Amino acid sequence: MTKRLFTGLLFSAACLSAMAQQAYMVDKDVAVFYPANYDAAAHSPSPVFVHELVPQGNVPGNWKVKPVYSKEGDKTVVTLNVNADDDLYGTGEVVGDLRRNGKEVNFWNTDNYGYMKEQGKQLYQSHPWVLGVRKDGSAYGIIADNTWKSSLTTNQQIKFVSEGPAFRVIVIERANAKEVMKELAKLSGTMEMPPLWALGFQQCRYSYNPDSRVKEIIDTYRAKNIPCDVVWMDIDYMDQFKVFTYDPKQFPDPQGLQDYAHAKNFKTVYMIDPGVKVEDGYFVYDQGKANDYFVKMPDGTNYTGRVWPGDCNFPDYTRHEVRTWWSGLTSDFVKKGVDGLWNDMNEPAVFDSQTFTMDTEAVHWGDENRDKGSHLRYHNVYGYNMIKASREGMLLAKPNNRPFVLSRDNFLGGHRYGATWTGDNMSTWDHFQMSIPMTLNLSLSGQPFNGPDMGGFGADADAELLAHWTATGIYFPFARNHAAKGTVDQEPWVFGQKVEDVCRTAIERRYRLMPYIYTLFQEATVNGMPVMRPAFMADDKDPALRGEQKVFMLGDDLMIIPRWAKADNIHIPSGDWDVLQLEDKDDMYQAFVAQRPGSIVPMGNVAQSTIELDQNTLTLLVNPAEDGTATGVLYQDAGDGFGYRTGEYAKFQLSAKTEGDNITVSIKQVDGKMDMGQKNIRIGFVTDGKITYSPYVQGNEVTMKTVKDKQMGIDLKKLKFSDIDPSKQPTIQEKLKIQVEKMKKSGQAMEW
Ligand code: MIG
Repeated sequence: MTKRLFTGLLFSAACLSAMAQQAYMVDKDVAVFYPANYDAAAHSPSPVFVHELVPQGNVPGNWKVKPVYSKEGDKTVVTLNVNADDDLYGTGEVVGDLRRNGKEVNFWNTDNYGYMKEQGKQLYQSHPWVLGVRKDGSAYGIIADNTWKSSLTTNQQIKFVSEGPAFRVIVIERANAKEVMKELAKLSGTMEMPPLWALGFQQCRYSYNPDSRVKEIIDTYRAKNIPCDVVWMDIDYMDQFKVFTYDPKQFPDPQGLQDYAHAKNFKTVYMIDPGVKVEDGYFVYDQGKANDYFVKMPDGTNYTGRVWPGDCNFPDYTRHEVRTWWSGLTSDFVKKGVDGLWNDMNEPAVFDSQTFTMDTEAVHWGDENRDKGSHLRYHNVYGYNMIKASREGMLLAKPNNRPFVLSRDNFLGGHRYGATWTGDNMSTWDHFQMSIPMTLNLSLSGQPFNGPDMGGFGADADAELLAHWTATGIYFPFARNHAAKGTVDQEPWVFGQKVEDVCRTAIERRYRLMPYIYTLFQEATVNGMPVMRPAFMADDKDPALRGEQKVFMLGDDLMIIPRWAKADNIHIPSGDWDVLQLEDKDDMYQAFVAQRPGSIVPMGNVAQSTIELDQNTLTLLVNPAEDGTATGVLYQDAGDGFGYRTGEYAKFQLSAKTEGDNITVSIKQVDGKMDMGQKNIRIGFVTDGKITYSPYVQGNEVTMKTVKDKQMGIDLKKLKFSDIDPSKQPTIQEKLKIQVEKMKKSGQAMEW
């Protein structure tokens, strides 16, 4: 049965009982609520769900969180009452605090340089989703299955107001927040395994051109022994910003450039925007015009808006033949020497428009699966449908490689097609600090693979900011340094030896932790658990952790405490966590990384790129629980390709036990048929003082003498934090003023 038929069936079921609202269970403790007169065709197919929701019985009478439908003028209103003391999270890509209580979000994806438009209430993506956590730790998730222009206010009353017809609401009830995230992933799918290289450190700038500059960046990384996996090509590689072209002078030989990068174990990612320059003779425009592939105005003409290339038309990605066309263009392009794709401006952003995007009455044609509809309905999934096509195109070109697509625009459920970054932030401490709750809330909205522009995009970065940002940012799922045109360079080496060394140490830590990080990504592909997690997930009964937004978790076993945090304004989970002494010398910038009692964290050695990682030489960091035991997991595979789908991977169980004065750690393959070869392992015994290492042993088991841990848990007062006071650093307004002056002097225009 096609999806559409199925929804039709549900629709008629809803109609049978006259005007009454219908509700069904669709999974254990998951309910769907339909409004009276539900117009399925105005909402389906849902971009959120991987399978159509199938009724499985009635909603119990004591169900707690229920939508109430009403109207405000033409608008559809849905309210849900929750407890005054519930803590709310998620709501997508948002500025402000981690706790989302008392906030307002507009679901209308917008190009928002510096997060300045609408006080940052509407950014590049929409996730009509709230995660609620009650005082007792039990939790719920609310999905508004609605792409139409809408808004959300969060309080004791959670309120969605939409400009479209009434929509269904799905409510998940679970014992805790983690279980809610897993159910969201069960309903909305998980991302597929990204290529290992995409987890490496990445360097970008607007723009590196010509290609000799790209080579210089690659060479500098290698000469300075700073690990890095990816170099990024921003719009200036194109011929007059025409998508799927190269500037013949500055980038005459893309395959040659990619070969150069590959020879040095770098990958390349190229930007593709949706806007197609209106220019007869330009092949993309000619094809789009000849086949009528562009978004229309109601009078039948193509919608035209100005972006980088000048006047542009915009592919109508609601149509499957247009997506197929775009996939073909992408595939041809990728074959020219491209490892990954970067889809920008796909809100879509339009310069000569009051609303910064298409007219709301622009028409998207739809296809056999979705009805024709206005931009009001399809705006928020413009990027979502674009990156679906991009991903397909990558697979067409390279069926044996895992696609990597980074998108600025997206929608709830779009984590299945691409990773994301949080758009045009600024090189300020405000935005640096805010990047933690932003990435956490996006992670709590089903998008595990995300992160900010490290070092900040707009305005000039400085030495202290870059050093601290890199020392914190390398624990984010997506770790890419990027800067805007007209700003100072901000590669790790530009601010002198000290900052370079700080950045190198930090980036080396990411590569050393890669076995653990890769394992977390694999977990996310299976059950949707975020890679980067809020501190409260370490103990969802501790009320002090609910608002913690400086300290965060990397998986369950590592807690990251930024060096610029202050002991008296952070909360950490209780228990015998130990700070890892990862280097001999402390530079006063590296974040404190603490390990959970009872855990084993697999760590490798430094490599300059993920290709060079030695998967078999491992340090098993052990912080035993009180009873002397510890456990952990390690996932390994080829790092690319799809062999893992047919069992070509190895999942290891790590376990430790203490007998008398000795601790024994073993590694045992428990799943997957891949033979990784012999392991060379040692124990890193973690105490609050230092890590004590055993010698390396070839095999699956290693024993050493235990070391006495002097201290129980972390005494924040004893940690040496940096002296820097983030609250005294220049604000965005101050930095912008300087930037505007600078641009005026140089005769450059500002970019927004
Ligand atoms: O109007 O391609 O967010 O990362 O460097 C700016 C140039 C367009 C916005 C992206 C940014 C990128 C820039 N783009």
